This record gives sequence, structure tokens and C-alpha cells, in this order.
Amino acid sequence: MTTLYYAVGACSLAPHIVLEWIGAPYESVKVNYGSKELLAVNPAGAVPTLREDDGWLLTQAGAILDYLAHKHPEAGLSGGDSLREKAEAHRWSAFFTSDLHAAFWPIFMPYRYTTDESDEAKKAVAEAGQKLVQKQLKVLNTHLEGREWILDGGRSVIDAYAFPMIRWAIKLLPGGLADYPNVQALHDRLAADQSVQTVLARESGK
Ligand SMILES: N[C@@H](CCC(=O)N[C@@H](CS)C(=O)NCC(=O)O)C(=O)O
Repeated sequence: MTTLYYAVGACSLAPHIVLEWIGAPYESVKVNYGSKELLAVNPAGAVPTLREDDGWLLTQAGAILDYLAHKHPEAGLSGGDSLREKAEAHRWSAFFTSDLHAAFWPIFMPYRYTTDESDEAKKAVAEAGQKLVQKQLKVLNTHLEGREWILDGGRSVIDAYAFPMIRWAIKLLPGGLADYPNVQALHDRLAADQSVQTVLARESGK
């Protein structure tokens, strides 16, 4: 059985949702960052990490999502198979990994971005992160104008990838998603999904 190592509130929520959408049997294992259990499967001590029955391990959210979409073509979550559709899926996967996810790091872990240990310095780093997040949300909001899902091929792993980050934005931005109505609409569409609710309940221990 496929096993997903996840942490509560982390980006691992994305492959967790995708596994639920796919509907094939899987196991999800809750771990703590840097724990012995997690380090045994991912030397970076980070989630998500995926393990297959034969011991094969895969890290990096974008790679895991792409793998799951293509391992289960019957679920129709790849966003399409034409050359350009595949390129668009890679484009948005890279956007979430490198642009939006990375923009949250200074907010979550400001101490990694300054050698100044004062609270003021860390606050300034976090504020810079917020500006960066807003910049990337604007890109996503513009793209979503008139669209139901991020890719032309319909609901895909990329929408699941967006979901944890949109939740972080709601929680961490002073104005929430007020300036990003299309992002809010995508969030609401996903939040209304039964599989998404199942995973959120599991992750929060309900
Ligand atoms: N580039 C990696 C980043 C994974 C990552 O850093 N995940 C966070 C949770 S969202 C984590 O495990 N952080 C723990 C840490 O950095 O120590 C990916 O996209 O999978």
C-alpha cells in the first residue's frame, strides 16, 4: 500500500487530498518535523514523503503530485496529456513550489532569513514574506479569472497543491483573501469537497 507521511497544517495536505480523490487504499502516517521516524524516510526531515510497498521513497510535493496523477490516470487528475497541458501542469507546480510556498518561509521561519536575533529583525523579515505572498496571490488571482480550476483540463493535483497555501494565506495575511476573490472562490470550491473535508477531519484528529 502507498504510505504518505504528513504533518498537520503542512503542504503534505495536498497529496493527502489527492490520495483521497484517487480512492485507492493508502495509509497516512502523522509525523513531526525532524522526528526520527521522518528522518528515516527523508533525510531532510520534511513532509510530504511518499513510500511504496517495495520501499521506494519519493519526496518533494510537486514530484509526488505528478507521480500520483500519472500512477492513477483513471482518476483524471493530471490536468491533461497534451504537450501544452503537461507544460502548464509543470508551470503551476513550479509556481507553487518555488514562488508561493517559498514566499511563506520568511513568515513561518524568519530566523532562517536573518542573522539579527532581535524581534524587530524577525518581524521585518516576516513582513517582507507577507508582501511576497501577496505578490504571488495576485498572480494566481489573475490567472483564475473566469476559471473554475487552475488547469484547463479540469480539477487536478495542482488545485490540491494550492489548497494548503491558500489556507495559510487566510490565516496569516492581515486582510486574508479580501483582495483575491478568485483565490477565495477556489478555496471555497475545494473546501466544499467531501474528500477534502475527510482529510481535514483526519489531520485534525476529529
Ligand atoms: N521543497 C519541499 C519542501 C518540503 C517542506 O519543507 N515541507 C515543510 C512543511 S510545508 C516541512 O516539512 N518543513 C519542516 C522543516 O523545514 O524543517 C517540497 O516541496 O516538498
